[in-house]
Amino acid sequence: MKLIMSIVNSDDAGRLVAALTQAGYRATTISTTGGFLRQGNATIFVGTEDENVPRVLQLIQENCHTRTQYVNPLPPVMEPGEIYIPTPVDVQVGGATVFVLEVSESARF
Ligand code: 2BA
Ligand code: 2BA
Repeated sequence: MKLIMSIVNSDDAGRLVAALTQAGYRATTISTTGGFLRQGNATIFVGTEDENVPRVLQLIQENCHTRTQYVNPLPPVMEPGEIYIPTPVDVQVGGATVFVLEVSESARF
């Protein structure tokens, strides 16, 4: 058995969970925050048998889209009198960042 942990854009999470449950998979969503942009995203956990992993990954790929976001980089360390003019840079935000973990045991009581 595997636990598929998928970090996705909050805007894609609802559609992805609907697609997963419609296809018969079980899922849990938690609200998370990315360390770099410090913006909300969603982490979706799917526990499933090994043979289902490719299908789940396909559903994740089909339902999550890459976006470009403009962010102001953190200011550098400055000497007194120096001026820093921030220039926004564009950052490509996935799609989905997916980790597939081995499950040693699972139970429902
Ligand atoms: P954030 O940490 O807010 O990162 C948003 C996007 O900023 C990333 O998109 C990446 O393009 C860029 N980025 C992040 N850290 C960076 C760094 N140290 N230097 C330069 N650019 C950086 P994605 O890679 O698609 O990641 C989207 C979200 O997925 C991340 O949000 C984070 O919450 C999560 N994530 C991605 N990789 C991860 C990892 N290896 N471990 C844990 N969480 C991860
Ligand atoms: P929910 O997804 O809200 O599911 C509530 C209950 O609805 C489930 O109880 C199950 O009886 C049923 N159910 C859920 N998805 C279904 C599906 N695709 N087809 C048919 N019936 C479905 P539990 O199995 O006791 O699960 C309680 C909660 O534990 C779930 O809430 C979910 O958040 C989490 N969960 C359970 N199995 C999971 C798994 N394999 N991966 C990730 N999260 C899981």
